Amino acid sequence: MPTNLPAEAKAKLAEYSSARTIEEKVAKLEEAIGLIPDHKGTEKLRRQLRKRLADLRSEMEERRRRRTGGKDEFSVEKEGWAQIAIIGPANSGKSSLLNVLTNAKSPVADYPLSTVRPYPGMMLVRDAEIQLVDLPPVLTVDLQPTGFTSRAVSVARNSDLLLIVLDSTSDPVAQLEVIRSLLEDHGISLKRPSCEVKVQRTDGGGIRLVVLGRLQCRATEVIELMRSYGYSSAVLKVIGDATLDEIEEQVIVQPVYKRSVVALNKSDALGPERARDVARLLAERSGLKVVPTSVHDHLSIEDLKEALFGSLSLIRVYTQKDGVVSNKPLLLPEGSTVLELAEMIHKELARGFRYARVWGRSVKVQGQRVGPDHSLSDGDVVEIKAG
Ligand SMILES: Nc1nc2c(ncn2[C@@H]2O[C@H](COP(=O)(O)OP(=O)(O)O)[C@@H](O)[C@H]2O)c(=O)[nH]1
Ligand SMILES: [Mg+2]
Repeated sequence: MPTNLPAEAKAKLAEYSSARTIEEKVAKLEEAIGLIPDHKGTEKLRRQLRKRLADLRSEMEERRRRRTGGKDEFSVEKEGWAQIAIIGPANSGKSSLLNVLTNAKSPVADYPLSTVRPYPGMMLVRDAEIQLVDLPPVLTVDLQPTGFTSRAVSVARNSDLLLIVLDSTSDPVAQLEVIRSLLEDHGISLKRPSCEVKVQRTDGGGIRLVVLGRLQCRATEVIELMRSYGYSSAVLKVIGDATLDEIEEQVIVQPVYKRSVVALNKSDALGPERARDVARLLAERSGLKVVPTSVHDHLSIEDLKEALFGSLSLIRVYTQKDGVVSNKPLLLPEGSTVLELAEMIHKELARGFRYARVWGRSVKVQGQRVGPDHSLSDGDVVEIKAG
């Protein structure tokens, strides 16, 4: 992250970061890019900002189309408990995987660029419906961007989890590296950030720093950094461990972290042992969960389903009413409480909450009576008493 930007570029970037509408963001970002000098030290930042601008522009166009009642071929309505975006290079088997994971019939072909629009399907895993969205390739077979890259990345950005599909028969290590850096350029990080930074402009009071974690620099340096970006009054919240460079990146590029699972597909072509070795190598290098898959191997598809479900960090809770347990679960984020469950069912139920009885792993005694703050576990059965 270059720190030596001219003051006017920094000020414009700050205006872009705090812009509220997409139109304003586009305008400010265009101006900011024009103010950043063209040299080696600013290369990465300029690339990231140009990609961000392209993404914002295509999002703006899509919104406009929607507003004017036109058909937006690239928007996918969320259905089910979560949405997983399938991304990868051309011909890696994205559509084939969608079809075996769900009831969808996305066109499969042995030539690249056979998928030209998003294609949704519903995956049933552990009684829960999870939506998968097959996307046109973000890279060609030669790992170059395609005409779909920006729009596919936009869908990925709005999803809950990424399924990255690699073709194990043609240098999967390079594929993953190019995808990682492509996503980074588009402001999506596959690595959980060591810190989270939130900036809120205020009407006065100077720059206030709230640190929930550890700063790897002096507080005065952070305040100086914010001033150099033209902030005079703001609350800056830093959560986790943060260096000055990381704070600057978060303030300007605002990368979003996306959880992901990697499918090392066509593993039948490698054979089980080699596939396992390559998967291990990929996992070590990337820090991501990697599952060898083949559309011809049912067990590997089950493994992938489990990995996807696990990475969503959701728990299934079954409600009970008058002694009858529902046959379909409700899904909640891990760590959710009984009160949050009640809120999900109905606001009235949460308002009148008295107590709940719980059966399952979150209680010591089955049928135990619990209060609103009790944390639930996967598979729990809950009967809420309200009145
Ligand atoms: N051997 C093998 N071939 C596969 C597998 N998955 C997909 N394919 C083939 O790879 C080609 C591209 O598949 P497709 O699903 O259209 O890829 P996409 O472009 O990523 O959507 C087709 O010829 C598929 O039959 C797999 O697991 N093993
Ligand atoms: Mg396809």
